[in-house]
Amino acid sequence: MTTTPPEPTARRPLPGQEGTPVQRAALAVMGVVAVVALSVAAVLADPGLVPATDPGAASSSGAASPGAPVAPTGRTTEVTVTVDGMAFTPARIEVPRGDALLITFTNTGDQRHDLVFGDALGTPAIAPGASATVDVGVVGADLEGWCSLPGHRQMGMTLQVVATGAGAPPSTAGAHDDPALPASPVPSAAELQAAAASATPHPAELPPLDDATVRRYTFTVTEAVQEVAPGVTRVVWTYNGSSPGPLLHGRVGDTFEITLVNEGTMGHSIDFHAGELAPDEPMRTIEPGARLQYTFTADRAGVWMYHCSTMPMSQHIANGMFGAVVIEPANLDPVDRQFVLVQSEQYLGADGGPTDATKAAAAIPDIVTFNGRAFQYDAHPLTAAVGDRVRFWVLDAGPNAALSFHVVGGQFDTVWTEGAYSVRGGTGAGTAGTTGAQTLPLLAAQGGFVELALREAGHYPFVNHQMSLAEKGAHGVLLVEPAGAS
Ligand SMILES: [Cu+2]
Repeated sequence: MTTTPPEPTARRPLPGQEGTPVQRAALAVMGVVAVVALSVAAVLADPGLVPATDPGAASSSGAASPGAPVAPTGRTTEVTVTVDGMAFTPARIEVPRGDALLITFTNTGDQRHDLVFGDALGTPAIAPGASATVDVGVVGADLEGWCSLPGHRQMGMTLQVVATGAGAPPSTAGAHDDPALPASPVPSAAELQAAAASATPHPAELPPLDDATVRRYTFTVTEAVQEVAPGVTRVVWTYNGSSPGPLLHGRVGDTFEITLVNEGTMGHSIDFHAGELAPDEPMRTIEPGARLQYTFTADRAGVWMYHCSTMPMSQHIANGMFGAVVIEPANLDPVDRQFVLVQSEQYLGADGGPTDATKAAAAIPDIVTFNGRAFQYDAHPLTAAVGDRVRFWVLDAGPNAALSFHVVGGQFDTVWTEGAYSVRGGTGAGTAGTTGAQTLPLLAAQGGFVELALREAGHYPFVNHQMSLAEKGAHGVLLVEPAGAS
């Protein structure tokens, strides 16, 4: 029985996994690079489990008696477990109590998975098509295994091992409530505002349109640690290092040639709503180190979302993998200022870790942002002058929450949502028609734009008028200065 903890191993702090203070401290240092050491499963000082003498290239060994003391039968039950969608198959296996259990795990899914029984025992994450073995050891009681990639266990990737025969203690399979790493404390609004004040704001201006008709971009997936507030960090998965990812801007009929490069540590993908095509090939999940070409023609105007579509999508989107494609409708009226706001939610997991999949499933966000950081345009207001026509292009990237976009003190004389004008009004302050709108309502993945022109100088908050979401960060300020002031 091991009594001295070995060197901390580099497992990620995943929701639903046990972790020790030593591991968390190590992870705080190692950040997101930690995934690398998944090549050998960790064997820690867990009573009942001892390190394998020869773990091999892709296997780990329990070589003990998980669950309860039991007399070994000397027999070994060998089982092959594969993947169907986001489930193990079989999802339940029976083992005579006292038998050793040897599992061959073959990943027949379309992205990386592992099969673990806690921190101490399991396979590394393996690519589609690969196999690894887990020597569970002698089974004395029921066990639960799962996939430890972010969100996969919560999607249903669990494996129940049921000990059968005389002497088996009452089943606890499925009742095991895994103590997750403690979630980060949720920063207060004041803390988020302070963090926004010291951060560089994400650009909100719509970049000008050039005359290109073929637009080429490389989207490189990377991972980084982001400080949400002092002392609270999260890992973000990004396209080209920012969340939202690159803002694309074009006209109806433009062709977009995208090269997706995965420099992350797990499978990722991309789905552009701006194009209409069969998803099978271009939206497929690619392995770390791989790339794919994704070409689409923007046949229709809109504020189109793009996002990673690797499951669980709530995890990948909440973790930062989303952005907007603005395709201007024909005969768009000229305006003085154009801004793009993309709302998204954050569900904080363990400090330095990814999105908490259970929180995401409950759809009650900790933080809601415009352009990736809560309250950033309170600290760094967007600006216009009295009488300027201002157009806000707005996208709700979700993954879950709706957006009731409102400018405090303003009225929209023009509203265009999901392909059509519902209000099309004036050509300047004081000359608008007699119809208007107070909100631009958007469900997840919907987009549109609004226009307004303000008659008085002042600070005009723009908010998600689902007020609890504004109070969680979906809030900014449009600073309207006297005409000719700047
Ligand atoms: Cu992804």
